[in-house]
Amino acid sequence: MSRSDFNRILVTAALPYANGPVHLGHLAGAYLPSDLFSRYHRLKGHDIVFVCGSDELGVAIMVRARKEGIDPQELVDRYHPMIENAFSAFGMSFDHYGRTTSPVHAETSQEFFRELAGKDVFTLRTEQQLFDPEAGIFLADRFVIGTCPTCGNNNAYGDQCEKCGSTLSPSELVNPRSTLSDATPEMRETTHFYLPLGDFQTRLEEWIATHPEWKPNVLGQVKSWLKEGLKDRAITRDVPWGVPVPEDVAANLGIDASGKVIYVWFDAPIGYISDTKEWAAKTGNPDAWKTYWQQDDTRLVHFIGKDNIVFHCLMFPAMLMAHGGYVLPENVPANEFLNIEGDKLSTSRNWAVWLHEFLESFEPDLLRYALATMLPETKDADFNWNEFQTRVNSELADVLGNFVNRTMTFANRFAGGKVPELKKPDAFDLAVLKQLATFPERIGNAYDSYRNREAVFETMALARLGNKYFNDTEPWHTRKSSPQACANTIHVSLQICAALSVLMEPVLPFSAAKLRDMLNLKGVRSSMPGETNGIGWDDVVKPLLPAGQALGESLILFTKIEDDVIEEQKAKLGNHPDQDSDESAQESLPYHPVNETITYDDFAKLDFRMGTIIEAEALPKSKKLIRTIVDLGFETRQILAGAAEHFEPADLVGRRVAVVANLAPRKMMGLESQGMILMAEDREGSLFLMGSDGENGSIIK
Ligand code: B3M
Ligand code: ZN
Repeated sequence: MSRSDFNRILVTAALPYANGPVHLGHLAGAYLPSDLFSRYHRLKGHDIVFVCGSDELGVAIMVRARKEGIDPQELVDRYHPMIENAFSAFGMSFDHYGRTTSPVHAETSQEFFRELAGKDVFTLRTEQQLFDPEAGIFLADRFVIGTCPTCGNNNAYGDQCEKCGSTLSPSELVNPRSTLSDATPEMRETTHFYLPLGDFQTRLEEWIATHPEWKPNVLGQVKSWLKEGLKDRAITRDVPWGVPVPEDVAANLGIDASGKVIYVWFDAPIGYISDTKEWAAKTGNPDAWKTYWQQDDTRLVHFIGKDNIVFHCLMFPAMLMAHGGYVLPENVPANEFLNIEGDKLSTSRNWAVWLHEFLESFEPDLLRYALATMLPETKDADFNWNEFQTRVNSELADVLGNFVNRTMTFANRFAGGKVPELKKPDAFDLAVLKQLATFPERIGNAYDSYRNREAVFETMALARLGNKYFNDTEPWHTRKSSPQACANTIHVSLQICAALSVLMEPVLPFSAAKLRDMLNLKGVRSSMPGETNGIGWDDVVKPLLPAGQALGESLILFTKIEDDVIEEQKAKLGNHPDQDSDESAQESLPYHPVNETITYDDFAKLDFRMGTIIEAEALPKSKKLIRTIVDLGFETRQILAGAAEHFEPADLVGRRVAVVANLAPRKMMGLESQGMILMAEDREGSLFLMGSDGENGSIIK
């Protein structure tokens, strides 16, 4: 189905967990892109509904509430309004913003669950799981800590020791305890519902194959999941916070439903449906949600961050297929991650820019614009305050603001504050008007294809065109030499301003409205929900301002940001870290971007082996290299290690090491190195060997 065949659009933005405020990472992933898309389509006059809401269930909420010593309900009651207000101040134009603790949502999720159970979609599994007798809940591996049997670290997790790197299962921990209550967990038996995703593998593959146009980062992840083979996923949990498993469904299968809730990743995407229902009820047509979800001429688009891809591209579609009667997404334009000042965003280190704090210091449009130019659309991107300042000062103020300002000044001083008539335009005037008419489509196509950076760049290109035209026609000369030529320059420039006041509306909605007031341009359709009449996107191909119309009051659109204001913002980064955050409070290493993803096949080519260094000597001519002989069990190798600045050769003898055994031999300082010894580098640049037990020659995998 081509995009023009759809008759309505349903846009969803990932439901943020209501366990903290939103920050720039959230905005760059799902929210700004979905808002740009929705505002553009409203101006196009398309039938569109844009829903979102707070994700208020699930273990993340419970854990956070426990840490704060409050009820989960109290926690979400605090953060839900805070998130909703910040979104609204930022200009998020949702048709509805709901919450997953609403009764409509509980009912919708239960109905969905019941329908799938009725169709025999689920399987059941009984298993032993660790249970926290004090908190009264079953524990996921991450919620069990204890002493690592390998290195003695007291805070090893149930799935891994982060100190020595060994993979663990909770039962291997010495003195296991629950992170929730410190109690010693016990094994208990429990039965869970599973969604057998494998049963949907072929249908999902066939469906994904119809979308070769999806973003490569999204398709890459999806295909690698499919290649691995989809596994059953437990979709119920034994925790006291969530949508209860419907009792009738459980009873039919002979299971006790008490204490069982639906897994948050099963109910949360259903939240999109609940939100649409609540929206429909608000409009007075409660069945309207069905048109958007169940008629296949709906274009459904899920905006998300990259960590949510599998749920939106495989799990939720499988649920929708299983249910039947629902549309599947036309696209899932997930963004990559946004770093801050070159470093990975971290809420525990307060290495984040919080939306509500940003809005205390700046107008929302500045962030909308700057962030739109830096969106991580194809790869991780970086937000830094200096670039923010440059975008605002050299683009918004110097290009867009300046163009509007000089046009208004000339119109007020030399055209009596009115739109002058265009008389005998010369070829240049006409060429510029003709070029102007191409912008709605150029910008629009980019928005429609989820290329927001390009859309915003094209918008600014129109302002640049305006400035160039103004410069080249030199109205400060023609006002004396040829008053009509000057009037024509003002006329054409005002038409460009008017066009901008519509075309910049998706990214700069507040400034666009201000600009329309300055131009006294009435009747433009808002890009907020509800308005469908008036001047819209496609009307911009024609001049919008009639000659003779009086202009409004001239205002400054954008003020430049001083250096000290930027320094103040930078100083906030990394300060007052939030010790209670979900992430470990420990200062983590500086973040180095992770290399390009490799496939399992790439990995399988590498042959890592355990070995023991049996000889080591310094090389007199080299400051860096140590010559070692490593016993790999089946043979010994000469390996040159770049470790002389970190180890005495004698200290290396007898050390257990991991070796890349199939690296092509290389000559260094006239000696052949037959492999590589793996080492880790810490923040001070010191090197550590990666040793462990295991016979020499053991394959590491
Ligand atoms: N709340 C996870 C997240 O915020 C989750 C998204 C739900 S979308 C249905 O990353
Ligand atoms: Zn350990």
